[in-house]
Parts: sequence; structure tokens; C-alpha cells
Amino acid sequence: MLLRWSRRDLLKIGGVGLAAGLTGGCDSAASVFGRLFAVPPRETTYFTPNDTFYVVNYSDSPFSLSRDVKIDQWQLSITGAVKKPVTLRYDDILKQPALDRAVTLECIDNLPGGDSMGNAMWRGISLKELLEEVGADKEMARDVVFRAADGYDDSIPFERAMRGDVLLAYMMNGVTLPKMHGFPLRAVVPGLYGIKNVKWITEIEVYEGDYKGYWQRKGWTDDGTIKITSRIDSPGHYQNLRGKEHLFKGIAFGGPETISKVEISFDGGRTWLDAPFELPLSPHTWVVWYYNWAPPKAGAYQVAVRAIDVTGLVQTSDIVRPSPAGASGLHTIVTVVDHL
Ligand SMILES: Nc1nc2c(c(=O)[nH]1)N[C@H]1C(S)=C(S)[C@@H](COP(=O)(O)O)O[C@H]1N2
Ligand SMILES: [Mo]
Repeated sequence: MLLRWSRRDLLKIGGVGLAAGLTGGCDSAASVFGRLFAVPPRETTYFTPNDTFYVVNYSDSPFSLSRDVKIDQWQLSITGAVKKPVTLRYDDILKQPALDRAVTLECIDNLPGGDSMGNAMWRGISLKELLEEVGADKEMARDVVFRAADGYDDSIPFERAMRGDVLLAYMMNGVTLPKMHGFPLRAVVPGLYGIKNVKWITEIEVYEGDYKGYWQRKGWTDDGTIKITSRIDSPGHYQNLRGKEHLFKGIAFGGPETISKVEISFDGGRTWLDAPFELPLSPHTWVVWYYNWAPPKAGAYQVAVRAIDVTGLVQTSDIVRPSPAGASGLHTIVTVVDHL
């Protein structure tokens, strides 16, 4: 799954390559392309419903498809550099103080404009508090390793684990964590790509070295910091528009930093306009942006979006493939205005 993208796919899906020759008002050609390549618009919602939330598993036949977790047999062991190793049951987790946090997840495989991201309200316990309770050795600890029932494993730096924003989540959008999203317990690590958000956790090890997880052993990043990304959900690529005003809508996500500005371009990135966005419920989620556009005249337009985070970092237009540290590039679509 993670290894299937080529540079050609990036260009195709991003629309960046396709669109290049079409500006300058080649109307009839654009209409023909529109009929051939039109992509339906996507609905933009702040929270992604569980049943449409993307799913990525390293194995095509994950244990989860063949076998349910028996909750009375499930255990979570905290091991490694800790004073009091402990084994917890589901009830023990539910008894701890619960935290609710809105966090956006994104797969490291996601392309500019891609669908491998979603936003949910997660309920869980604080990893930091759990590590403090078991007496994690602050001198020796370097990583915290999550091991899962399907054989998957990954780690985050101990310091990252102790920042206080990492959840061990057992609810998603108000219901018990669905099987495909990691029942009974998963890690939710704000700002780090999906690979670090281990599902079906059975063991947490406080580790004295620099641990290499499943994807790191295949050459992918161990850092996993999410890059700024943004997406145009509607109108769809090559959708034909008629009339004086059109609503453009989509999402923008800053990963570890919250978004401070979203900009839209109707001339292939030469000039940029401010797109307003709705305030997020937490600094760890995407924002929903919109723009009411009055096209100056009929024709084909190359429309792009970019976002800027609170540190002033501007989303780059450089096209980079997902491997090994996440994709970059701008989501660009062609919009064909038939007549005003
Ligand atoms: N146990 C386990 N956890 C896992 C994976 C996996 O294959 N096994 N895939 C990871 C990847 S690559 C991503 S993007 C996220 C996806 O989470 P989701 O399926 O809930 O969207 O889970 C992560 N956690
Ligand atoms: Mo992923």
C-alpha cells in the first residue's frame, strides 16, 4: 500500500501536469476534457464520519479481518525501562480519567489532494500519565514503542510521549473505537503521520535505544512529522460551472502547527487571494476553508490552494513523492466556466 506511488501518479492525481497547457482560454478543448476527466466534488465536513474514515493496514489480510479481539482476553503490558511494569485490562483503561481531543490523522502515503486523511474526536487516556504511574525511567528512556496484535510496531521519542498530548484512544466520534480503527486501543499522536498512530495496541515498551519500527525497517522516516497540506474538495476537477458566483471549499492541515492562513489562486499560482476558514476545535486538526468566487469571464482556470501555519511556514509547491518522509506539492484543479 505505502509503496505503490510513482512520480507519474503524483502528476496525474495532483492535476499539476495535466493542467499546465490549458490556461489561456482554450474553451472548447477544456469542455471536451471536462467530459472525459470530470471528478465529482467531495463534501467537506469538519469531522469525518467513522464509516467513511480512511483505513490503512500494512497487511492485506490483517488479523482484524479474520478475528475479533476478545475483550476479556485483551491485555496491555507496559514493559521496559519502568519501575513498576504493569498489565492492564480494558476496565482498568476505562477507569482512568478520560480526555477528549479532536485530532486529524493523515497517512504518510497521502498525495496532495488525496483522501487518506480524516478528522475525529478521540476519547482516551493520557500516555504521559500512564508512563508517570509506572515510573518510566527518564534518564534511560529514549523511545516509547507501541506493539500491536497484528504484528505491527512503531515508536515515538520518549520526550514526545511526555508532552501530554498523546492519547491511548478507545472511542472515536462518540462510539467505541471501531475494529478497523484499532479496537480496543490505539495511539493518537497529534502532528505525526498515521504510521505512528498504532492500532490494536497490546504492549507499550519504554525503550533505551533508537527503535526502528515496521516502516523504518523498510526505509521510511522515523520522525514522521506531518507536512502542511491543503485540498480543494469542491468544485471537482474539470467540473463545468455556469453562473456568476461559485463556492470553493476544502480543508487545510498544518500537522504539528495550526493553520494561520489559507490562500487560493485562479491563475495557476501566479497570484494568491485570502480564503477565510472556520476556527478548528483544537490546534491538532485541519481547518475548513471556503471562497466565494466571481469569475471575471468564461474560460478554463487552473485553481490551486496553499496553506501557511502559525510559524509562518508556507506550504511548498515542490512536488515530492510520499517515500520516505511524506509528499508535498499543491493540489491544483482545472475549473471550466462555460458562461457567466
Ligand atoms: N497495528 C497497526 N497499526 C497501524 C497500521 C497497521 O497496519 N497496523 N497502519 C498505520 C497507518 S500507515 C496509518 S495511516 C494509520 C491509519 O489509521 P486508520 O486506519 O484508523 O485510518 O494506522 C496506523 N496504525
Ligand atoms: Mo499510513
